[in-house]
Amino acid sequence: ESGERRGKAERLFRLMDGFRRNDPVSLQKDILDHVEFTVARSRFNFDDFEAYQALSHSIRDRLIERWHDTQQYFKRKDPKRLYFLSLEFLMGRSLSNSVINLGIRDNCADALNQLGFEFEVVAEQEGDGALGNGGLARLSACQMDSLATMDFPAWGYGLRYQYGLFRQVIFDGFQYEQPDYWLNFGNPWEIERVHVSYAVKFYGNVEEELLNGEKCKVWVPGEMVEAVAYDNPIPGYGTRNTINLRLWAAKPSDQHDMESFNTGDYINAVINRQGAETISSVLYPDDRSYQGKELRLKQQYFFVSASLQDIIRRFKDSHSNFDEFPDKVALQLNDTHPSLAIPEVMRILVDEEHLEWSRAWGIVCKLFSLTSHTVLPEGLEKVPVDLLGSLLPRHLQIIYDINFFFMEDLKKHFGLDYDRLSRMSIVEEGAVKSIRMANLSIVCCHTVNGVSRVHLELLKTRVFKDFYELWPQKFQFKTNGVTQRRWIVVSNPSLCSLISKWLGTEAWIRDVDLLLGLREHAANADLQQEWNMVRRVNKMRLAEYIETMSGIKVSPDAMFDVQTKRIHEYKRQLLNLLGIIHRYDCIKNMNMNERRKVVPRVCIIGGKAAPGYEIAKKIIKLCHAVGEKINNDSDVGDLLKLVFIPDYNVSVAELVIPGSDLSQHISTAGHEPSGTGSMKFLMNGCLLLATADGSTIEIIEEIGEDNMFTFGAKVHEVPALREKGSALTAPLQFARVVRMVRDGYFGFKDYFKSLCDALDGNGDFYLLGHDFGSYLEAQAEADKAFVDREKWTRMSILSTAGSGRFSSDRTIGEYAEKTWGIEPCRCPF
Ligand code: KOT
Repeated sequence: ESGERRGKAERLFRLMDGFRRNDPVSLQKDILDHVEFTVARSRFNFDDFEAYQALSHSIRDRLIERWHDTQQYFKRKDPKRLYFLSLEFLMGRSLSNSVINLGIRDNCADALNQLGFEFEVVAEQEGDGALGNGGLARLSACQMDSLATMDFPAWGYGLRYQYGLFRQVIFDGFQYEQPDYWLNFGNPWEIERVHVSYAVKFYGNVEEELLNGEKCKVWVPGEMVEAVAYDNPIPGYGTRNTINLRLWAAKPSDQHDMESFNTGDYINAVINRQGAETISSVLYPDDRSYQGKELRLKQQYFFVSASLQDIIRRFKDSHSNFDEFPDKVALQLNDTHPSLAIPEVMRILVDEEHLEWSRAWGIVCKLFSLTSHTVLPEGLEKVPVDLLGSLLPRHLQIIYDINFFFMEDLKKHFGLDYDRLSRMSIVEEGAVKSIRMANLSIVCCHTVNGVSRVHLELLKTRVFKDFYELWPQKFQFKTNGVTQRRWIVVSNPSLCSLISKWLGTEAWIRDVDLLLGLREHAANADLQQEWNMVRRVNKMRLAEYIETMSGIKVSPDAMFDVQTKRIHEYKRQLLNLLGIIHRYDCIKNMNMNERRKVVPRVCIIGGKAAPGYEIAKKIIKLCHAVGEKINNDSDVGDLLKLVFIPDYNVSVAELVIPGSDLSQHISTAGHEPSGTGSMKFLMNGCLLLATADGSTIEIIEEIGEDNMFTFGAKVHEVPALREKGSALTAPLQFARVVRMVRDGYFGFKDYFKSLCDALDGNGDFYLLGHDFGSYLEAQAEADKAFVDREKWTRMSILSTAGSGRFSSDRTIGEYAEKTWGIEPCRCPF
């Protein structure tokens, strides 16, 4: 009967020639329709925000249509699918990205125009989707775009936080955090699936039951929470394929606590139900430090359990033998945050599907792959056994069992080397007995990927050394990449047109290696002139933004020198600030003649500090204190400005990056696993000033040392330098600028004391003193290059030309072939 119904629908559909048409008139009609019936405003009277809502709903309709077609096609073809599990996705805005990927941006702009609206203004009404902290989360978003564009049968799974990453407000130079209640104005980009929901269990205990004469374990939970699916369609570019990002929201379950209803305390029973929703209420804002909080663990299991129930239900729709599971499913763990998926799959296979342990284990070992985004042992998640055992009693047992078999294997392999056994054990004994999530993941994953070549080296020789010796073939790297759709086409449309004009094709938007074709034109005077014009307009736009945000007027003739990223000691925003103080000090001591030779600079810093990260917060305050002094010094004028851009996020990045001349990626070598901001700047023709760390090492190889400014200690030199202490190697100027801060030249003497103390002699862990000299030299090189306009422009064009290797399309292609074993599955138009 349903087949017959579908046949009728298909015939009707052909008559209608598609549900939604994309010519400007049809778009306009849809927009007005949504103004009237969705937004419920009069079609004769609506504002920019309402226009945004109506246009978004019109686009949403088109996304849904493609989503259906794609998913039905996947279902019919039944290819192996990838499920990308991540606790964080930093999507930013969706409107511009969607209309560009659908290929209807210009038609939308026309449609709006005739209604008296401007596309850019309307698009700016949208707030950011900020369900993530930084690099790791934005990487997930870029990778989703590439998965869709490259037609891979993939889905993302995550959590639908009600509060995304906090909003940063600056008051008196200090950071304050405000809640990001991003769903306040509705979210047209998600589809609520009230019927796609699963019960997730917590607490309780494990009982033994007899089934067909065999003992088996049954987990009797103490609490149940319902997970409801919210689907976020992800359209590919130049394809009909539209994949899905399914985010889970927590809702009270009807089975939650029938008990308390039965006792007659109706009002309190209802109020208690609301507690369930806290699980998906807020994103943890610390990137890196692991804190062992129960709510965080609950979030992890909640999203893992719901996702796996969903994945297994889909598998069972058309398969009955679990041995085929790894032929149809690849599960990707974005760092160890979703690693509870491992014991969860074991639990389902053994306790619910009644597979033998060893058979289940064989299946699990073919399913999972891990990407690590850490270098430091402190960054590794360790869950206290007490916490895990109370929240997920059966999972703890399973982890112990996995560890038991692993330890037995190790003994066979290495003999009774107890040091090694205890280092490699999944269970850490000690004051707080804990589960090492990284060890659990490495034992169970068939592949562990690093995010750059040097990062893999560090994993192999440091944190995961023992595991590398045991399983060298498991360890690989896939250098990160970013999507050129978001970071050129959406954020820098005029550069996009210019590139297409000179390459004679738009094909680079899907085939990014074509950017190399710009190399042969790098010295062409016409291209150079047009290039500079585009960049100039972007700088003027940024200058305007700076003035509205901070009241500081900056000249687009100056070099815009930018460092935007999360604030961390290892990223060394402090090194940048000390360099700025040094520049200021030099200018102050110059005579008129010398001042005329100074290259004017606008130094721009932006980024959030984790709320509990004191030192990072002091660095933000120092930036404001130094800026206050410099920007109001009439001696200095336009030669030097320092501005802090508040609340740096994806949409602010889209404005800042195209308007920058120079960007800084200056982490202490061996600390930045990859770094992806650098790639976005590179694509936009911004020159890099960088240490040889993470991905910049590979960027140097790709574009050549003479097309960027490099400095600083190398990865292999760092341990010895640390040992020696930088008291001897730090130049005199370093001591001088630190002294200025220490002596209260910028005020807040007591408050900044600890920042200065950390830089003294042997305490300078991040080697600011050691690198300061070569940092200043690299900065001087940049000044010199900037006044040679021809040279600078050539370097800028060569940066864009060489950025193709850092596209997430390349990264995803490598993952698909080498790690996931999936192939494109392209839905016909
Ligand atoms: C957060 C918590 C635990 C472990 C790692 C992280 C983490 C790492 N968060 N963001 N990162 C960054 O990830 C990016 C994508 O791989 C890298 O480019 C960057 O270097 C990491 O710092």
